[in-house]
Amino acid sequence: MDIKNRKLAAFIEEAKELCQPDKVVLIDGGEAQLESLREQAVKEKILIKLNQEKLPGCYLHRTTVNDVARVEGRTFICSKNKDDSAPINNWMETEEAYKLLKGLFKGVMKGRTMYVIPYSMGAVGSKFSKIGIELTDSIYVVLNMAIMTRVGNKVLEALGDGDFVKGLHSYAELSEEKRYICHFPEDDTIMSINSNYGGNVLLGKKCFALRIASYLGKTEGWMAEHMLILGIENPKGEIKYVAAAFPSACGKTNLAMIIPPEIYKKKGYKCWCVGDDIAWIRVGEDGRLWAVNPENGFFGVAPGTSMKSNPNALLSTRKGTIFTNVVENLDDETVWWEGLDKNPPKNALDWKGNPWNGDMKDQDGKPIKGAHPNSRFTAPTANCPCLSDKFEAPDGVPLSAIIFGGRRAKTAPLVYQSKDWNNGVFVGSIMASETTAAATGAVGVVRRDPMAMRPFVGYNMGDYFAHWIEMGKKIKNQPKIFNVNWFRTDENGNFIWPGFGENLRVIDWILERCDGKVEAKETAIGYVPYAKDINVEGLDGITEKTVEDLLSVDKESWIKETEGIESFYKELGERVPKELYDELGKLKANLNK
Ligand code: GTP
Ligand code: SPV
Ligand code: MN
Repeated sequence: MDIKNRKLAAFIEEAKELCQPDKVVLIDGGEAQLESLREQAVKEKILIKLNQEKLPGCYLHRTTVNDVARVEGRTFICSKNKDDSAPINNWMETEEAYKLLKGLFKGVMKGRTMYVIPYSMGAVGSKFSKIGIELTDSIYVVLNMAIMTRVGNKVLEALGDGDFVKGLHSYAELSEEKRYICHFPEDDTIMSINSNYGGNVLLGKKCFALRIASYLGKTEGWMAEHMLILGIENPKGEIKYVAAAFPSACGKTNLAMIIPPEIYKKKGYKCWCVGDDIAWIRVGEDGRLWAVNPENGFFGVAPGTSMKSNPNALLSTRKGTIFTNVVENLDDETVWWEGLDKNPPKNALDWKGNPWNGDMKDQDGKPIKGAHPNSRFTAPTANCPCLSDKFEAPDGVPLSAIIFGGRRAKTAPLVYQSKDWNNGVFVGSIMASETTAAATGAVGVVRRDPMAMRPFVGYNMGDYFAHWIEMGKKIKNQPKIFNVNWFRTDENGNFIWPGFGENLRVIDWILERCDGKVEAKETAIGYVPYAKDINVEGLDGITEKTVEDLLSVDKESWIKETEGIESFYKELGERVPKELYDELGKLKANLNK
């Protein structure tokens, strides 16, 4: 292997010595090498080759049953000083963490191959792109990284003798007790061991593009956020862009690939996907915020994805895709998951590989699920029918609005607008959402998830808020900041708002607000639409009265909410900026009026 970058050569040597692989293979990014790895993965039963007529280039992977989601409890931000990471992050002292991990990595690749993956977050060579090197013993990781990022020789060329983020991964023995996902933002280093699942091991994604990058952004004056980027084209052909932060499994992929409702389509509206999970955001020379999507693929939630709910996502998975933990239909070697359609296969294997069919019920008569709730597809962005032609634009796209949103059965209205930048930062900082299957642990518990970044900020959360406040000062043309909630429920627990494509009706109001074209009602929490201004034409069962209910701001529950916010801020400690306490004070005063 001829590695010219000296830092890289040393990194590989060091890892070789530590992990003792039998072989080291450089991923060149060429189709021939990737194809031979796919063949090897099939031989080793890591992948199952699917029906190549119906799903060309598609494969299925099953993880071990204890390795199905991100593990927040075993994810660490390591720094010299505890306060630079804690209290929301798990903290480990840098040297102590290296010692622990080096012990675990010792000899771990004996009998295995170590793959060297040079990858670029952002288009190769673009001035805002950043390069990482992931060393891994997992072919699954190699093949997923080759979809999610740009990999291979072209990245090495762009790297030259420059710097990169170091990533070392081994699935080791997949032991839960010895699973560690550790980040060293002060050293541009990531070490991940004993998992082989998505966000724990595809180190370009959450580990680099959010945790390490958020730290870099803080130091260099830009932002790395858990946001989709969406372009909305009006009938005149003008395209406006919004970025939206929703917690894991709360609707980013769906909104990013939204299909306008019929009445909007007829008028000539079109929507374009720039990104579905991560945005790197900078202040442009024009004083606006500009966003790029550093990824090259979608690692999307499978359950619930259908030709009805999100055709663009489903169509993105019809070729060159790796499915993880979905149902295998043995009759025609295709895949299935809950919510794909109403015809579950008769002769199938569930996500664990056990015989399964759609008629199976548990003791309580409830259907037994075939796919894991956090089963996913890894699909190339190039497959997406609504991919924006600005997807690889080096400067990204200018943002008109930033949208925060969570999964709240009550309290948060369908949409409201913050009063200004600092108030918007406050709105982001108080986000709360019900937990989902995207991380291990209880599902459906409301927790604070500021800016949908609770699991992904690579440093102290108070400092992160302060960074948002600081950024505001640098943005001459600030985007407006909004909050949405698609998930309010009625007394029977059913979602009131139809969601999905219909969410464009809310985005439409948001863009009208950005243009100053529509009035709004001032409430204690911010500006709320007049019900008549949310277009419900052609929506079954949704009247102006329903919209009014969806927009209601209940004082009592918001007073309770302020108590929760206050104790959360206290938990975060001294670094929560004064500006946010001021905003909290104003909210309380408004509620007591
Ligand atoms: P990560 O990839 O984990 O970051 O998640 P994501 O935010 O991209 O979530 P995704 O779009 O995959 O949505 C996950 C879940 O939310 C699925 O079960 C969807 O069916 C559901 N969902 C998305 N949009 C809506 C909506 O507008 N209304 C309702 N009720 N459910 C929605
Ligand atoms: C999320 O959990 O927010 C994801 C999936 O997007 S993972 O890559 O596993 O983090
Ligand atoms: Mn995500």
